[in-house]
Amino acid sequence: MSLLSMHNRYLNGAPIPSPRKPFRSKEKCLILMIFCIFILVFCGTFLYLPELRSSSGTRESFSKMYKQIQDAGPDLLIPAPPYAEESKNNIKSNNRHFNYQADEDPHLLDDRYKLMMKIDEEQQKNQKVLERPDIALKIKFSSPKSYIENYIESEVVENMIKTVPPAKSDHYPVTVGGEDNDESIRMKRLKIVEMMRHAWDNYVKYAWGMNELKPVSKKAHNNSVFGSAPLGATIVDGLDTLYIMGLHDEFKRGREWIAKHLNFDNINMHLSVFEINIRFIGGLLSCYALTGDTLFRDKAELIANKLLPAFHTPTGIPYALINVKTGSVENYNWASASSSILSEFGTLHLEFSYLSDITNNKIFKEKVQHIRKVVKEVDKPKGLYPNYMHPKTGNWGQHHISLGGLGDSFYEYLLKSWIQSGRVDKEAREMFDEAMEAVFKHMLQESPSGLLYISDMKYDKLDQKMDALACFAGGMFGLSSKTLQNEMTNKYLTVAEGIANTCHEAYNRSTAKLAPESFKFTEGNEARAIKSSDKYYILRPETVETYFTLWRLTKNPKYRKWGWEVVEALEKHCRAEAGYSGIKNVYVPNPIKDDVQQSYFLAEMLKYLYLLFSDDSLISLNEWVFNSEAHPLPIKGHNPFYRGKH
Ligand code: DMJ
Repeated sequence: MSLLSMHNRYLNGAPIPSPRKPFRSKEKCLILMIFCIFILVFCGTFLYLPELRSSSGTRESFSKMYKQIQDAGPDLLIPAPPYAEESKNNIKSNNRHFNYQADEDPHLLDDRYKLMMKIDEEQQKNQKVLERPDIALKIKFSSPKSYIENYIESEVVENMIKTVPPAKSDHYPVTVGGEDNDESIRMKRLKIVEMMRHAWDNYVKYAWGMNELKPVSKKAHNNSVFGSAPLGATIVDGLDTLYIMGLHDEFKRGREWIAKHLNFDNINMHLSVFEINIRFIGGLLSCYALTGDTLFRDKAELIANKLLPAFHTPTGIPYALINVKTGSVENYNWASASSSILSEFGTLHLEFSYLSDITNNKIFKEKVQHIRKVVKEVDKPKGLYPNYMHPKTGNWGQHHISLGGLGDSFYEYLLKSWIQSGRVDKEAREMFDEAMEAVFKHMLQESPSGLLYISDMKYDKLDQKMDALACFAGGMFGLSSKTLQNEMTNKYLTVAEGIANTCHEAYNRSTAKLAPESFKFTEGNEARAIKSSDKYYILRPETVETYFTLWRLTKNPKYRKWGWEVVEALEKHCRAEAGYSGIKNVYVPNPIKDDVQQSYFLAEMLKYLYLLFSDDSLISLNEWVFNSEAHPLPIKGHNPFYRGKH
């Protein structure tokens, strides 16, 4: 029953209010009570709010409060931006300085990103519903102090941190910051940071110190290439991405773990020489170059020393696997004639050369120079390099040739060794050009509908397929085209863009908009997997690597567009409650997740995406060369962060 009862009347079946009658005593009582409560709340505000209790008087307090509301401005509507000007966590990079709210909830970042995208969308449609708030998205650069100087000042550091300063220069590389001028691109980049935090924070929460995370079952993944040994693969692999993204607190946490726990002393199991090199040694060397912190250099050297027994073979070609505790070595039993694998022993050169230069320990460079000599001198069928070579005899195994799995990064490292040496290592570039001439002659194909691809070859027979892994080649050919003028320059660029297009088709022709592990080029079935065992997607980054490299080299906006399509597909199909997962079939609308967050997702995918939506100055291709796991290494003579003993 209503307290203020009325005699209801109805018009056409609907109630209409009665004319007002004078208050009765019950009603008067109620009005008095409400009035008293109002007075109480008003006085309480004056007595208990600290701002209004200040000694400086009520008028001043009011104006202070008004000022604070004014300052809060857009934050009343939208949470503070991550790069807010006066945030409490200051990040200082080598010669630059910016502020970042490292403890900001990633969901807020995501919400803000969604709101900004909505505003953009409305503005594009000319439906100006919401004003874009003028929030500070620009990073402020100022202090010339080094990152590590700041690190020492701001932390209680138990062990002294030693740093090697960069060479004297009038220009220092941009390693943090580097925002694009276009605000919508900056928003996209913020989204990538949010993805990194989703991947990293959940790894910290559910699998810290272990190798990888199972993002669906929320526990450690123990069946990775590193097995169950607690080697912190995700920490070491993801650390330079955290640094470049300016995730300062997360970086420090990873650094502390490495300082205290990363050693291979009691690992009584066989580890892959190649994987340890590209992910661990490469990751540590990159962090050393970026920061000058000798911890990273020394750990890299320690680990590389543990791999050396694998090179004690009659040819100097290392075995694929080593037990770092016992020193026992072996090859994969599935490899042809138990050979070593080209893409593995051929993907050591960048890290081992750099390690020798910064430690003054020649041994590492000697090992890879020796491998170079062996593969240079051996007879090559049709000028091509087969995927297998036996470490005892130096003979090739089966004549299978590929720019995908088992071959890929051997070619990448020929080109990049030349780049890394400041173009001094001419032998590497010559070997690269010769090998690619043979590849173009024998393996470059065009599908019936005109898609360019590089098929695999088994003896003289072409296998009309391409691995998702081979999609890195678009970036590699782009780099080879733009770094040297020779008779192959134009061809390199055509092939680079053709491969990028074909790989984009492989993504686009799937239901999930993610490429299968391997795809065919047969009539009516181009750039699609046929066998169900090829239909999975395990967060492979190679296509995005190509988009990033070609964006930097050609400035064609389609590469950013295609990169963003990958972000959308990842969010739709791979994002799990606690991280990112691969999927088992790219051709179904609701694919099942494989429950593995690969460490290279943080090392490669998110770094390349972040850089794709950054200014070219950030990790410039004139100063850095990426190892096969996307860890940037400095170019000798062109980058003062080389920090080597020249
Ligand atoms: C990475 O670990 C490296 O890029 C490697 O060279 C091959 N590909 C995987 C990711 O797909």
